[in-house]
Amino acid sequence: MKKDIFYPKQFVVSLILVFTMVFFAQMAHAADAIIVVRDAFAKATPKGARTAAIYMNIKNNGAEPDRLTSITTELADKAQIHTMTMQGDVMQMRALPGDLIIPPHSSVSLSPMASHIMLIGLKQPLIAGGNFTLVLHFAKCGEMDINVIVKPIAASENMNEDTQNHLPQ
Ligand SMILES: [Cu+2]
Repeated sequence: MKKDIFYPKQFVVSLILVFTMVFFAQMAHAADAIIVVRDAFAKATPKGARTAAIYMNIKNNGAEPDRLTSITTELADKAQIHTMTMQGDVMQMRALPGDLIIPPHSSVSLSPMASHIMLIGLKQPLIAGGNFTLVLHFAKCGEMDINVIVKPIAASENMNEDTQNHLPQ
C-alpha cells in the first residue's frame, strides 16, 4: 500500500512563517549592534609593571549618544579612562572626569598618544601574543565583554589586523 507523506497546507504555511520570522529576527539582531568595538589591544608590559594601557575603537551606530561608564577586568584592581594633554613639552595623562561619551553615528578612538584605558594595580604581566577579557559597561548598551590582544611593546598604532566585532548581549 502506497503511503503518501501528507503535509497539511496550514502546516507548510506556518513552517514558512516560522523560518521567515527567524530570518528577520537574526537580521534585526545584526542591525541591533549599536555599539561595536574593534581593534582592542594592549602593549606587553615589562615584568613588575603595575599599569598597562589599552587601545580600541568604539563605534556608536545608534541615533543617540551612549556613555562608557566603567571598565572592569580580573587582571587589575581598577581601570580608568585616561586622556593625554601637552603640558609645555611634556605629555601628561589624567583620568577623564566622568564618562566617555560616544556620540551617535560616530566613533571614538582610544589610541597611543591620545586617550587610553589604563589598568591600575596590574596583577600579572601582559605577555605579547596573549589575550584577556575586558568588560565595558555602557549606560545604554549595558555590559560588553571585549577580547583584548597583547602586542609587542613596540606595536605601532596603525594596526588593522585582528579586527573583531562585539555584539551587545
Ligand atoms: Cu594612563
